[in-house]
Amino acid sequence: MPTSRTTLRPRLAAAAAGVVAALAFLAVAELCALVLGGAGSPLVAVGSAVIDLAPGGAKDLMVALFGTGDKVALFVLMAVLMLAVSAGAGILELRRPPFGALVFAIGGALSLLAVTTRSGSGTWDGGPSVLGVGAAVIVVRVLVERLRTWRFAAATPTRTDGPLPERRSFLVWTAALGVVSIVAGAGARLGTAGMQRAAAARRAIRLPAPVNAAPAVPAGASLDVEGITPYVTPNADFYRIDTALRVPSIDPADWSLRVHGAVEHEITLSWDDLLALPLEEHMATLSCVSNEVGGDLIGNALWLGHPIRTLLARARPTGDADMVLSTSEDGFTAGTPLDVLQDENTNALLAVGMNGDPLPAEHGFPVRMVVPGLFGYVSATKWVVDLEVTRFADAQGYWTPRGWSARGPVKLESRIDTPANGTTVAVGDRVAIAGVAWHPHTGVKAVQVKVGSADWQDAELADSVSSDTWRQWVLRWTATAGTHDVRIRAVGADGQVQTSVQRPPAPNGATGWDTITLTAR
Ligand SMILES: Nc1nc2c(c(=O)[nH]1)N[C@H]1C(S)=C(S)[C@@H](COP(=O)(O)O)O[C@H]1N2
Ligand SMILES: [Mo]
Repeated sequence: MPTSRTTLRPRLAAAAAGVVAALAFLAVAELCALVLGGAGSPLVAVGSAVIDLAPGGAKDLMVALFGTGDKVALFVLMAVLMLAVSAGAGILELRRPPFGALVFAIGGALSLLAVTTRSGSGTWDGGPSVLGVGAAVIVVRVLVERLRTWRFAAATPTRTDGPLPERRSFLVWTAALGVVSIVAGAGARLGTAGMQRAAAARRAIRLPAPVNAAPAVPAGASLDVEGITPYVTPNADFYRIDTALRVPSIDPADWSLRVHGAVEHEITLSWDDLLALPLEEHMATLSCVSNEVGGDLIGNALWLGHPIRTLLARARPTGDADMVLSTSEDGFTAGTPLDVLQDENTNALLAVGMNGDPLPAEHGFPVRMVVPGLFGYVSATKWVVDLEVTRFADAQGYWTPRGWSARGPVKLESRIDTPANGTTVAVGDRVAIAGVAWHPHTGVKAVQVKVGSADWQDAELADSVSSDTWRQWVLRWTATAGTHDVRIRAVGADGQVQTSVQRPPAPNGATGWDTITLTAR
């Protein structure tokens, strides 16, 4: 009878299962909160709720006992309480299933209540609590089931000699889930804290004034047409494309940029160094090589930054270097022609501001590149931390080995914003057919519209602000009976006419005329 197996302590094992379930709750909830941008962490919400609900006397006592450490003490108290309750729930699940799991469900409901009643809570903030409690219930049920199997095996007389795989299975699962939960939960918590630190730093930033304050956008840059894309894209509406599963969160205090490679002088810039340099403002239209004809992966913003050419002039590229490989904090790379970056007439910026604000986190905070005339994938590295002067023969940007061209100048393109494809109007209506056209760094001098089999007509153009930005256009058309294909083409400032040849985005940008169908009856 007295073998090691019969001395197992089922209560202790069940308590351990309960504690691991609680750790799984925290880990899943914190991971989920991290994905949601830091919102909905049960730890924070429950702590705040406890503080709010605690009677004044209890608060005074905490402060008297722990002074300014009162918040830490609160978290420790909460943790001890949570461990005790979850250990108890584990034991309860062993003796009277599913009441142990029910304890977790109640805990999850309380957490959900705390999270969703916080001021300013959003729709998704309950997610971490719900997923977390789901994980806890599964973990406690699975582990306790294993524990039961092990006890049953241990109590079977014919099986009392030799190692019990059931025992091993329980211990391994409990230990593994515990360790994974602690590592994942702590990692997620640190990630969220880092994100919030970077966000706080961003809010505190006052960007210096540019040395060349950009003139206000002239009224003539915007046509009075309903449904047309605004000339300046608000930051919140700006398209976002990147390979980052999670937006990097960088505290500017920790940021630096290294300029190195084929240069005479290596440079390392800190955030303060960069802000102390003369900053310029330039309007530029940024677009993605993946944009289909008629697509919306394009935006126009006022960028504030330091000219990259000035930095390069200080670094002094050597030999036959012809490319700058920029690398982001999360390892994305872009290969940009060195001559474009050095060109006096190309306002390639190491940008810190977008439409008057520090860069939004998802658009590269604290620092990104913007190069008018080049697609984003070869030039617009967000969260940039490294510039290596090198050669196209020696280095490749992220997308080049994945089927995209090493060089990516933006093509002459145009888009119909309104009316929507398939719209039906009344015969005789005045219909504003309108949109935007662009050929960054070259400019657009005309947009032409062809309705059905009629001749090409010149659209009215909004004022050009800079050759680096798109231009609005409109054709006011009097609807004639029938169903008409409406196609458009732009003419570049250099006289080039937009090609009708239809090409897909890969390898270097889609081409073809944007076309819609309009019916009038
Ligand atoms: N770090 C990083 N920078 C990046 C990318 C990326 O995946 N990672 N994508 C590039 C691409 S393909 C484009 S089109 C632009 C998009 O910039 P936006 O998201 O600010 O519009 O960023 C570029 N910079
Ligand atoms: Mo892109």
